[in-house]
Amino acid sequence: MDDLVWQILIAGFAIFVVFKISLITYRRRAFPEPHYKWDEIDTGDLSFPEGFIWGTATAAHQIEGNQSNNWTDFEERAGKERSGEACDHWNLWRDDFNLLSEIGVNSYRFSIEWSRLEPSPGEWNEKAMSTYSDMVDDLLGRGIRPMPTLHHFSHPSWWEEKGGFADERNLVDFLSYSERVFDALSDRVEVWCTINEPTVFSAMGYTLGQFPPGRRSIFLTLRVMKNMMRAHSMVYKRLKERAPECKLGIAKNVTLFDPANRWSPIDWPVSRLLEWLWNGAWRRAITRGSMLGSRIPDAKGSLDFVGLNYYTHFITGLFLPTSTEELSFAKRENEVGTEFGYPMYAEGMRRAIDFVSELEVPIEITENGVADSDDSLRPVHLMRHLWVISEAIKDGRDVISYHHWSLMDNFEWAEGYKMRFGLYHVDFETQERTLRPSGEIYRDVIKSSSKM
Ligand code: IFM
Repeated sequence: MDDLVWQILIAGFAIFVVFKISLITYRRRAFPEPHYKWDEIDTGDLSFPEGFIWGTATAAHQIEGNQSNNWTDFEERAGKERSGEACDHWNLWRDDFNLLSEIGVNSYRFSIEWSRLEPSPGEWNEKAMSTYSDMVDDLLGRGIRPMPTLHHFSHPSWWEEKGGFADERNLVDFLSYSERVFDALSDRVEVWCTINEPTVFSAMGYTLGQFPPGRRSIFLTLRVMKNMMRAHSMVYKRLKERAPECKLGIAKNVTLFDPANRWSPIDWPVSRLLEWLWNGAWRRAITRGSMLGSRIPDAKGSLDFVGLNYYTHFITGLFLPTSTEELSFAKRENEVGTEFGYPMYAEGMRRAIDFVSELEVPIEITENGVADSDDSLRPVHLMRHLWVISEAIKDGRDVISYHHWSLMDNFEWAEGYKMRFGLYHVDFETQERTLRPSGEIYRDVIKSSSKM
């Protein structure tokens, strides 16, 4: 029998066990899936505390252009759209930083491309490092806080060939790269994200096969999830030893899983299982130092802040997709679909904030945004999410920043260039950037909130 079939049978058994346990608590558990009456809400009624941090976010492989890494290999091997020149940001970064100033943000989340810095094992490209250092100086000169991410889905091909995060022995390479970057920039950079969206990376690369290395194995997925947590913990511990005043966190994609039919004895445990694997196991690692049956003691308390990436909720039932082609995003009757296919569900931002609040560290919203090429949905999407955040803060949640994904249209991984997430439209022929109406709205919100 095909390996995947075995894995699905084992997963089926696991679902059955969770189902049994779930039944016991079934009556006692609530089904929190609020839907607000948006027509009755004035989303312009925002109040953000003094000092609230406003930002945008990008990632190296998605904007810099002309990379040579695990992703470019995969684009070729899997016949995906090529990232190519992307936004040519490696050459145009000064102009792009003008765009940040134009919107008025005071924080910029970006990622460092490991494959540029260490194109082959132990060979360091100092010129590339000094470009990142110049970027940091330029941002600081504009009064913009640099927030680098050390791993945002891409890494050197040589590291992928060694097995990347699938092999625990490789984590030392990630640690030494991280130390190198930290040593070069931590005299000026205070806030760092270690890893972006570990669960997305694991699931897309090792279950659905839509990210490199294109594997389809549940066992490997779980191993990668644990190794990414180990990698984060190692980096956290080492970098804090070097500069205790720096703040380090993970950017965690909190996707919510809601049962298609909340009274179905199947949909409910399935959604609970997915929610546990996606969110719960990760949070437990941070609170308890153990993940999916493995002890990771250094994970416990390894966050100075939690980075929250929030996009949507998935409505789940018995049928679980085994590839992205099979992904069909269900929507509630009252929900609008985004171009990506999943629904706009701003209410979920509050649930995600409440979920990470239990970690008892400040919350930085490290990503939130929508693919919307004609900018017809983004204005509403932006305002609803900001309103939800503003209300959460009023209710005492410690949210200290908001970074919109993304500054400009860019290479959306397996989806290529058709998904446009930018506050700026990018003409990929001419590299011209144009502020969208939603970008103007964001600029105005930032401006008026600084007067509050
Ligand atoms: O573009 C991605 C980003 O790289 C990670 N978070 C989600 C974004 C939109 O899909």
